[in-house]
Order: sequence, then structure tokens, then C-alpha cells
Amino acid sequence: MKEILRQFCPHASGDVSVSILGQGNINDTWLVRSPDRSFVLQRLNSQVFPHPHLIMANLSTFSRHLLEKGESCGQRWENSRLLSTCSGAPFYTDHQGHTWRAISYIDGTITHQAISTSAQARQVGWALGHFHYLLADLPAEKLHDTLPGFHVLPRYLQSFDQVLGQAATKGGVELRFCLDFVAARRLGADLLERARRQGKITVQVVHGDPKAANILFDAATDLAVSLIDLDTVGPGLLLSDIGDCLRSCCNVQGEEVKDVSAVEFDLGMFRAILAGYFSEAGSLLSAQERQLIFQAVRLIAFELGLRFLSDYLAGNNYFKVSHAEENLHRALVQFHLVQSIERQQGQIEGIIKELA
Ligand code: GN1
Ligand code: MG
Repeated sequence: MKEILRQFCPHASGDVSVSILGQGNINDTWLVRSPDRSFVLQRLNSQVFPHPHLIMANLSTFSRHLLEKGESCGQRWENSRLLSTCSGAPFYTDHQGHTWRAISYIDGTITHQAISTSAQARQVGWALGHFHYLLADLPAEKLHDTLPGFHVLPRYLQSFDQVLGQAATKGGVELRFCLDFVAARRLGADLLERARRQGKITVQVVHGDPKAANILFDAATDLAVSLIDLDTVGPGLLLSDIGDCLRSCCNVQGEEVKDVSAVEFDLGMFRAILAGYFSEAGSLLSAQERQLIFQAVRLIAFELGLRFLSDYLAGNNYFKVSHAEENLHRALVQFHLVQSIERQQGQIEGIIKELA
């Protein structure tokens, strides 16, 4: 770690503190505090992100765009920036080939692993809407697609079929449930892809991973201050971001809940997030897109469950795990969430109509 720190804070005296930050499933993150500066240090997962220079290029392109916009929005809003190494490079590659980079730390903020009040939920929706609004005039072609096919569900079904063919599956009840679950929902899984190909839905610059823990809140006011974890920012569907944010934030028990029968999609949170989003970015969505919100949430929860399940079958190479069955359990949680969403279809669609 000393060698790495030397690349980013050369003037630091002895009193540098390094602590683990967040609980991301992909990269490793630390908060570095030193008398000269505090910053976020990250080691990129090179298996997931094999082209770090494209990510850093994106970061600087959209950071510049956000800086140029610089308009006030009535509440504290900050965008994190990439900090260069002492030699002016956007990242550092260590002897083992790992990519390290530093990002500005936004002080006085906290994250919530799960959302617990409707005031927070409204802020979540507003923050995602504000992010979309700020990036709506940045042409999507200006950004690299750092993870091609990232939210393309039919592609995940293909890789699932491949790993299933190769996996020596044991016949546990939970795995059986998951396999039946996927089989029963394959049909119609290409709904958003079809709409995109037909030009019915908007492709613009999106966040790609707007889950609860990727939203910073002001520690004193609990108002949203920033969206972080920007490696997946790039061309995508507004509906994927909206769906993913709702998937994460309306699952009030959190993604890692032990008892899957407690998983529930919370309608109160859903209403508050959507109202917050519409208040800031409602004009970005067509009537057709609003009609697809229910399917967008349902399909992205299904997609994440399928990604966890495929990773479990393939031997846990993508998402970090602390034990071998963790990805299977995570898949179960997402599939129970899908069931809760399906059970409440009528109410969910009613709320969308009411707010539109
Ligand atoms: C991963 O890195 P993290 O934990 O913010 C994943 C997301 C998933 C999320 C589920 C690049 O995000 O797509 O929704 O886990 N990110 C990537 O917790 O695959
Ligand atoms: Mg992420």
C-alpha cells in the first residue's frame, strides 16, 4: 500500500490513515486521509474492467461536461473528479498489473445500504433525475461503452445457457427453484432490447449502477449530494437506470437479507422515488417509456438475479463472495423481489399513471 500511496500523495508525512470504504461487489475502495488531502483510492477489478484507460477517458469527458454546466440546483450537489498521480497520469498500474486510481472525496456525506424513509426515497429519485438532466445534452457517442452489453438481458440469458451446459449442477432445492424461475420467465425478456432497436426508447448517457449505496447523502441534512461509482457511466437506457434504482431502493430489506421470504418491493418507496424523479427529469421520458417502467423494474431485478446465478454456476468469478453459496443466495433474493413486483403489478401501474 505504501508504494501505491506514494503515487498519489507524495508529500504526506507519517500520519496518513487508510480505511476500507463501502461494500462494493466489484472494486476495492479505501478512504485515504492525510494532512494535505483526503481522497478515495480504488483498485479496479481488471477482470470486470479490462480497459481502464477507456473508463478514465469517460470520467474526464463527463466531468468536464458537468463542470461546464455548473448550474445551481437549489441544494448541495457535487460531482466527484478523477485525481491524477504525481506524474500527471490518470491511473497507476502496479507490478501485478492492477489499476489504481484516486477520486476526490466528498466530505460530510454518508451512504445508506438500504433506504428507510420516504424523504430519502424522494431524494433518491430527484438525484437520479438530476444526474440524467445534467447529462442529457452530452452526446452518448462521446463516451466509450466500457462494458458492452452490460444491461442487455438476452445476452445474459445466452451466457446463462452456456454455463448451465458446462456446470456440474448439484440438485439443491434452492438451485432448482432458480432454474425453474428462469425457465418460466425467458419469454419476453427481450422487451426493452426490442423497444430500443425499434427506436421507441431513449438512449442517452446514464449511470449504469444507481443502487442505494451509490448515492451520497449529506450527513447533516440527509439530502442527496452526489451519485458515485461512475465506472459504468456511458450510453444506455434511461429505463435501465430508473429500473435499477427502483429495484435496489424499493427492496427495503437490502440485497443481502438472510431470510428471502422477507423480501418485498415497497410501494411507498416506489411512489416517492418516482415522484422525485419526475419532479426533476419527467420531461426526458416519453409516454411510451412511462408505460414501460413496470417492466423495466421487473426485468432488471430478473437480470441481476440471473447474473448472480450464472456467476454461481461458473464458480464465482465476477462478483466478490465471502462463501461459495453467496451468489446463489443473492440470486434467490432478486428472484423473490421479482415475485413481489409481479404480485403488485396493478398497484405499481396505478401509481405510474397517477404520477405521470
Ligand atoms: C455491482 O460494484 P457495485 O457493487 O456498485 C454491479 C451492478 C449490480 C450491483 C448489485 C459493474 O455494483 O451491476 O447491480 O453490483 N456492477 C457491475 O449490488 O457489474
Ligand atoms: Mg459499481
